[in-house]
Amino acid sequence: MRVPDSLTVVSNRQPYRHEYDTEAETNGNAEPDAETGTDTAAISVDEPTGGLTAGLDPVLQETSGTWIAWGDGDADFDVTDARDCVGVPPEEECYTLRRIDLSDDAVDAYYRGFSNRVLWPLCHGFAELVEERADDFEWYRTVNATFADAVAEHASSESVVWLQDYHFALAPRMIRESIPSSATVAQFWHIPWPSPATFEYCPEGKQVLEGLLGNDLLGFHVERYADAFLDCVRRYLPDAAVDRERRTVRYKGHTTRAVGTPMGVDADSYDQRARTADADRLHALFERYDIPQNVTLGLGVDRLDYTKGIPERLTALERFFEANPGWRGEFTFVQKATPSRTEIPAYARHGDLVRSEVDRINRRFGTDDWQPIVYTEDILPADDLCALYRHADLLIVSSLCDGMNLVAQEYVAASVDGDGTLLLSDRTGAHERLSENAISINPTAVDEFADRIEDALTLSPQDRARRMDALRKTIFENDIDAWMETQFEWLSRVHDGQWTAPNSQSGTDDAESGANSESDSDSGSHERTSLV
Ligand code: GDG
Repeated sequence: MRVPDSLTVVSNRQPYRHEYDTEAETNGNAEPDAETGTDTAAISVDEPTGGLTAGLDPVLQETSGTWIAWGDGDADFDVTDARDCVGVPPEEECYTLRRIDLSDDAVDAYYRGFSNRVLWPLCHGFAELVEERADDFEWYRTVNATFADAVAEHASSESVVWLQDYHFALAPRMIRESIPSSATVAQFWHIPWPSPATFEYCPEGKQVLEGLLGNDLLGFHVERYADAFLDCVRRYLPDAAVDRERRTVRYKGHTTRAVGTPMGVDADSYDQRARTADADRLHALFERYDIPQNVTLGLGVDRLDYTKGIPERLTALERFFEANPGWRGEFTFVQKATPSRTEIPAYARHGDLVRSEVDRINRRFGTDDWQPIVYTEDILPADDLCALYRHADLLIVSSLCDGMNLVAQEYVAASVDGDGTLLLSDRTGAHERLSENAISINPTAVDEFADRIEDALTLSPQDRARRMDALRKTIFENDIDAWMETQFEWLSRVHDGQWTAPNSQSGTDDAESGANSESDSDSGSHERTSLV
């Protein structure tokens, strides 16, 4: 992997969180540190357990880089130095974690406000759920500026700064303007990008676009999101020169490249965990949730989010049981829904709707010894989740809009017996990669959706095995390591000024030649010399 020598990662969530261990405190076991007076014995550290954070942590360890993130643990700032930095992992201290201290008001406005009441619904096409509150955007700008200042303190002329996600739409331009021009600024946007017609509802749309165009490289899961981003730039920033073929934008003398690179999962770890899930673990899990042992099992694993299409899935299941009474008592659907962003009214309403639909359907079809839907909001340990994945005969992902969707990929990686079936919404980024061997669903066409559930349950064992085998090949070939390798390859190319656009026939850098006939408003003033 071509990892940059000087890498700075910026994300909202941190890889390590320090928390006071309340048990040690109450037992009186806490030992105050001789120098600081802090009860270090009473502090425990949460380590990264999954997803991108766990994938990036070893990379940062290898490069001795810097990770800048919100310090949300109650003991976080009792272990940092005067610059809010702490060496991590705790035992080895291979790289620097720089923590950003945010007030409750800042978190409420930046995270629960502009990020999740405006950008999240908008990017998923739910313009009607956009909720504008006074001050949220100003806080969002302030928090982005705080992160940008921290980046500037750590950056060198060789730095590659890699921001994660929609919490930082304004920071790239701020960073670009405050660090050496030879450094590289890049971002991965983990959620979809909307059409220009939807983006019109973004209250601060122009500033969001201008902020993102501070990046040298802007990554999305799939190319159609990158194209939608370029369409929005063309529509709402008429001074920008957009080259759709090369996927570049030249604006105020700076060139941004937009790419689509679908993210994978740590397939080996899901595979291993699923293989080691023994009968006792499964038995205990089934007992805990009252799941009958000898039924066909369906599974859904989602954050309790209105984008995930859970009510549509429940309606399709209801139709399925209506049309197929023979499956009553024979098929149980387990829905694991993790509550998230519950302070936001749209999420609270959605949670109520899902719970009441589950109750209604269970009252309609349930008997003394069988419920069609087993519903839990518990957060399961990864080993339990993998045991469920392995045992589930089918998994349903019915998102109405989803940047990628990792659950679909985790299920495939954990299907070590090769006999599960994936039903996958055609509105997920993952569908572009898995559609050939998954059963595709349109989540809003609920009658057809119900038919697809029946199809999945009646596939021949050979067809099921063939599909799963092909899916597993895809998932293992395109795992999180492969994705990171691609990211670092793009980053290195941009950093070294050797960019070749994804679909371009030309092997030369296109920063200048890519411009369309629209003129640059400030040509050349901020362009990094190595790129032109
Ligand atoms: C965003 C984008 C994109 C859930 N419950 C438990 C648990 N989980 C884990 C899953 C999975 C993750 O949460 C959910 O990931 P998704 O990709 O499905 O969805 P988002 O949270 O919306 O993620 C999405 C992703 O970013 C990455 O770029 O794919 O499109 O929306 O990893 O396993 N894990 C455990 N217990 C639970 O109860 N251990």
